Amino acid sequence: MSQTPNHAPISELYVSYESAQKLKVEAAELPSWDLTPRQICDLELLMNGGFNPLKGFLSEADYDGVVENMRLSDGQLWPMPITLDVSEKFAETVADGQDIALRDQEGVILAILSITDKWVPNKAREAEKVFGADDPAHPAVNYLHNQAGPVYLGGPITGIQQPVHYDFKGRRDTPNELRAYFRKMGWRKVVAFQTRNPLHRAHQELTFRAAKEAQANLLIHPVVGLTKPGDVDHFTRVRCYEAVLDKYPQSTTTMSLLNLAMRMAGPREAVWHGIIRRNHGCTHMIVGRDHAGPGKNSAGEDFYGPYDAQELFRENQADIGCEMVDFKHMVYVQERAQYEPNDEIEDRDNVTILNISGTELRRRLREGLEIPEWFSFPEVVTELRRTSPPRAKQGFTVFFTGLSGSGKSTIANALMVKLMEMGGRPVTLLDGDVVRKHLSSELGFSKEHRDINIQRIGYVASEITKNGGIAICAPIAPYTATRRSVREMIEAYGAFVEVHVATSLEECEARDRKGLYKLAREGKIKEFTGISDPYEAPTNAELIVDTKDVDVDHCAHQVILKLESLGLIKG
Ligand code: PPS
Repeated sequence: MSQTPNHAPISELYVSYESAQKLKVEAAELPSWDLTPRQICDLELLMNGGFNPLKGFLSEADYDGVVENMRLSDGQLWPMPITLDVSEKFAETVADGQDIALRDQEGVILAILSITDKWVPNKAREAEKVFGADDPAHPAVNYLHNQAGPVYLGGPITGIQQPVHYDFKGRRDTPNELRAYFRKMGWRKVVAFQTRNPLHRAHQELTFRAAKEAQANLLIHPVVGLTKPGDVDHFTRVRCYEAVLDKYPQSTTTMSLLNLAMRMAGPREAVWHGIIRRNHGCTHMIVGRDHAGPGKNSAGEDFYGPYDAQELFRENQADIGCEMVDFKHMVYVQERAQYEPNDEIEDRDNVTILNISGTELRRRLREGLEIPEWFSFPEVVTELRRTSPPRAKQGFTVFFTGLSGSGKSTIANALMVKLMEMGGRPVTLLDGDVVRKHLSSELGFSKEHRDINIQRIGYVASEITKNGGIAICAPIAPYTATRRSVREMIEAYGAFVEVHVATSLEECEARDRKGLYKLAREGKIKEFTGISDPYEAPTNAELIVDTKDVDVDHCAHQVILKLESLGLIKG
């Protein structure tokens, strides 16, 4: 059988096994950068050719071109900045022309970066151009400003070894492994389906139709790197995909897992996904309505138009090298007991059209309600129910925030006792003062130390939530961005209920239960919240309570009512 372009091997950045062994020893002497989870995903796709034509992390000139007009400095199409962001402290220790070792989180050397560029990016500009707005409601913009380091390093990569994965090994393929598979199977045309959600009957139907339309074989290509905060975890999803895979004719369809860190950049992301699929040997890709959409912006509107992604893909199709198959919005027609493309139903006045949105599905799972057979496969529903039990059986976190002396600890203690009286789930109180004694005794009150303190509390609370318990946290937690990152950490496992104890500064100072405000006013305690350090009041707390003229019992009861209304406890 003759080879087609999607069968030929693609170039990787790995050196031979022997050279890798040698380099590993030599690299032990080099300065080391411990990669973040997102950087590990990026590095894997750089090294295995998934990000071809990139040969490393972007140089400053390439970055500028990509940000401004989606082109590398040599004119090639590339829509997404793939940059190595580092801390200022690390950046000070390295210079252009130097090699550094890139290590995974256990310290294993994965690659060497030969630095050609070091610069401080204009992040606001990057956000505007790449994500369409410098709005922290966009997950990638939030990441850019609050998680990514302030300095970028660029330069070519020498690949030493692939990041290690212990899960679903048999389902992970490099671009060349997929290309070889397509070659072996004689699949000349392959349509890829990118997804970060579980597949239900509508997806099965639309992917099947897309493949038929393109007269192509089908690759289900789910992202298992990083997706949108709050998505179903990839372990659950992969078990769901395995179940759906059995519903396709075996010889037409395969599935492979992609360790991509998504950015949710809508149109640019669709173009990027197309290039990545081309590199994996696919000739076609399905692009849906609101492809890789990040949700609503700060004004409550969609970041991108529903078909912006399809438009940008179409404009760049020749350079992407992968053809777009438009996603058909499939709905269930009850009378004919089948899925049909919504825009092709001519007798819509005489038939019953059924559909369940993602939000409605989550509600049904949360509340333990029925999910009909026409909507999904029983195996998928069972799997989802296993990881998303009804809310009243899940763990959750109540996170009090407010000024010192606002009454957080007192309400938190009362709440703990009330929840223990109800029983059913273990309750842990992570009070500000107590945490500082046991978990964070070495920390002070600088912004950096407060952030570390809150991240620690968030981490412990997320573990408690994951394991089905109730965590009650009561630190000051004065910074919005840190509270948000804790929220994201916890919402991966259960509900996060933020309670702003909004007792005014005047009231807290008048009470001055610990005598700290007086000392702060006299300058004897530095960086005191509300006096000489900021408190950023929450704007999206689930509940606001003020302890002035209201007794503690009543405040704690308000929290209980909130938990009931959210379905977290049964009345
Ligand atoms: S933070 O900002 O969330 O890390 O603070 P937290 O861990 O909740 O610690 C707050 C308690 O530490 C005492 N304390 C101070 N608070 C604010 N600013 C300064 N500089 C400071 N120094 C000591 C204070 O008693 C806080 O306790 P609460 O329970 O909030 O009154």
